[in-house]
Amino acid sequence: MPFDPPAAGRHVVRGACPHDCPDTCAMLVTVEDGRAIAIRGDPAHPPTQGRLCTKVARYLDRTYSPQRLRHPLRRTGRKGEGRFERITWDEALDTIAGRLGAIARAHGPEAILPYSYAGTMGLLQYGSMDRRFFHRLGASLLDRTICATAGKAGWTSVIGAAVGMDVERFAESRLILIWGSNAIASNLHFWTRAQEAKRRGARLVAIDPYRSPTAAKCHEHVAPMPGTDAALAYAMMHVLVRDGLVDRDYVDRYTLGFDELAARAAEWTPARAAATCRIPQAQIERLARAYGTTRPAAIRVNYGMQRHAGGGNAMRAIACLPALVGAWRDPAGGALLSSSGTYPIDVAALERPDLVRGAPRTINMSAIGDALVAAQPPVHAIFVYNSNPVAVAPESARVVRGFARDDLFVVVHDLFQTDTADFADILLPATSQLEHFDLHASYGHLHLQVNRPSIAPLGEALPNTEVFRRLARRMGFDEPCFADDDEAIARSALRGDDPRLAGIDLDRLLRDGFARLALPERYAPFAQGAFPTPSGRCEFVSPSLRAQGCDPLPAVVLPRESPLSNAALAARYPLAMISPPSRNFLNSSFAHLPAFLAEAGTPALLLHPDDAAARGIADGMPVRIANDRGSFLAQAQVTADARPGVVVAPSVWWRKLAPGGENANAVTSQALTDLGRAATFYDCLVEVAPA
Ligand SMILES: Nc1nc2c(c(=O)[nH]1)N[C@H]1C(S)=C(S)[C@@H](COP(=O)(O)OP(=O)(O)OC[C@H]3O[C@@H](n4cnc5c(=O)[nH]c(N)nc54)[C@H](O)[C@@H]3O)O[C@H]1N2
Ligand SMILES: Nc1nc2c(c(=O)[nH]1)N[C@H]1C(S)=C(S)[C@@H](COP(=O)(O)OP(=O)(O)OC[C@H]3O[C@@H](n4cnc5c(=O)[nH]c(N)nc54)[C@H](O)[C@@H]3O)O[C@H]1N2
Ligand SMILES: [Mo]
Repeated sequence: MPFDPPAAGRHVVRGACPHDCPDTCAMLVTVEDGRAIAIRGDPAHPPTQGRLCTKVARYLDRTYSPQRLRHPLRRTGRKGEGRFERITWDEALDTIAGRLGAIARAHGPEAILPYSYAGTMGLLQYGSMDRRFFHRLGASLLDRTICATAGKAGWTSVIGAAVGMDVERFAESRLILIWGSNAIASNLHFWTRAQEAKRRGARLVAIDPYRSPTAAKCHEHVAPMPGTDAALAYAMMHVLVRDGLVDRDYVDRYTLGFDELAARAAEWTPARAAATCRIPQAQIERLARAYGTTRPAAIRVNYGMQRHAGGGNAMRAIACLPALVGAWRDPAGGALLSSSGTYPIDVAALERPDLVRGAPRTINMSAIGDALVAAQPPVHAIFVYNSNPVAVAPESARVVRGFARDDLFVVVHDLFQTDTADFADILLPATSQLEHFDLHASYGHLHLQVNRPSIAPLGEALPNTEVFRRLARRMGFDEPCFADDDEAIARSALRGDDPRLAGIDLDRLLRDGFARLALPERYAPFAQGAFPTPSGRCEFVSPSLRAQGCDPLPAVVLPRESPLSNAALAARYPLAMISPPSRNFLNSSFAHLPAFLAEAGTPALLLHPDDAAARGIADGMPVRIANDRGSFLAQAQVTADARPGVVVAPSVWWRKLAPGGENANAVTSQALTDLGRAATFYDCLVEVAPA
């Protein structure tokens, strides 16, 4: 390995948090004689400000957990039972290479499917040698849609790229709309900026069907029904146009399609939107007037609002707002969804799509249940890493049925024996962030970072890059890129000719740990237009979506499952369920460690006192949450934090650790969003009854 951890003595090693979170904190790991003894946030890293979240502050518990997998294992029990015996790496890799080779010869390599997401966000361990391996093999491609692609497609159609405000500047905003984001749980280092703005007199408004811990701390909470944000955004535009609060100069210079947008907004009176969103009309008027009259005004929009049938279009509608009022003129105005598109990362050098053999099909990870049960031609092997689909993918019954197939060869590479690992034929031990090298971009700030290994791998654990390097050798892949070490991969990832990397290279990152992209200190990406769209303007009207047969304007697409769109279904299942992340878990990561489980307690279902009373449910009672797809158990928490008609199931619990062996994904749907082919976790009608 090119980056060996220090063996003896006391050292502080620079790391980066690998988890799927916008904050990508810089970490300082203290090691003594080869053992990590302390971890803290780097005070010198501006986004981190020396503070780690409650989960990663205890990363050493995760790293040294007695539950870590330390050796390769082979299944001895039935699929799903979770019984294994120890084997060597040679046996494991020979078995995998043998089975994949045989399946490719018998059925074609398309019968093999990689399945990975963001267990680690490091550029190398997230997607490099693994992608090269599956491309060269000719395996089915995976459409990685489980989290963000609807919002990204919607945002990009208007703005041009995943680029937005610098998170640091929110501290200077005068009005902040926190839209579909429980920042205290999922974006802590933005929240500290919002708090700073609040201390300086800014007004904070949360837009969320649920009075989340974040919403509870804002000045105002607007609680629309799930999946109705486009109607709310249009009603705000209606008021802005009606009351002459549009920045005509900005609109004329830098936007496309204002007249069409204004005509559509004219249809969305506040009264109409109030009925769709089920919120007071006066609240919409007040929100729109505040947004149109306060400078600078900022929007932190996050992914919670896009997990619905119309999530892509809802993001389009929201993305139009800052340009309408000229908010982008100021570094502390505008909006932020993701900053990932600011980084000049050479993804093709990492993943080598040029190696793809033939023209393999693409399988959508958000509908993995259907793919494993019914894809034609069938999937005969699945290789899971950086993900726990049996817990996190929608419609568990189908997912479990797929993974339980006796004729499916399942490989799982993870740090722990997850719900998915229980179905593995071969289970491989993965390194933690303290044990491998990586390079990190971020989707919430503007710094590049490296993560140096601080300790040697535990047991026989191996990093993702090394597993696929060894497998490539066994499969006889002799292209030179399969011999790249991690340093070579990291160097290839940085597009040195891009001005945003001026003065930044791997050597500097290795020396300093991090570097902010070469952007102006008071970065205001669209102060003078220059949107990275085809027209160079903010595209209220999208010629490219029009060409694809989509609505050229943001459309109001109602949820697939709601009283307004499907009255017959709503008569049987009248409650809309959302299942956003619990503060103590990171998706399903950490959800098996004793300290975190102790804090999270038991799976809960928050419901409004009126909805509880109508069903004879009292606080603390066990309840069953059900629809046609399945059911799961939780403990009722009767609270006005859940608005009437909406229930909240904090997630993602491991199925095997939840009462009844099911989690919220027992009832969620595999249906996809309007744009971006993404999952619709929060578009889900249920009924609740005492258990
Ligand atoms: N502690 C913790 N942090 C995390 C994660 C975690 O699991 N735990 N997960 C990470 C990952 S992978 C992601 S993608 C992000 C997710 O974090 P966010 O992007 O913040 O998204 P969610 O937590 O899914 O939802 C945020 C809020 O949106 C609300 N919401 C749901 N439906 C709607 C709607 O239709 N309209 C509006 N306006 N609001 C709605 C939810 O009630 C929730 O309070 O967080 C990351 N950070
Ligand atoms: N009901 C409901 N379901 C949801 C969501 C929701 O809000 N509600 N959120 C959805 C969202 S936004 C997302 S992003 C997905 C997330 O789903 P996943 O990406 O599957 O995330 P995790 O559940 O955290 O599982 C990641 C796994 O990767 C492993 N891992 C970590 N580092 C490494 C490594 O270096 N190598 C290997 N091989 N493995 C590693 C971890 O131990 C963990 O088991 O879940 C989705 N599912
Ligand atoms: Mo996510």
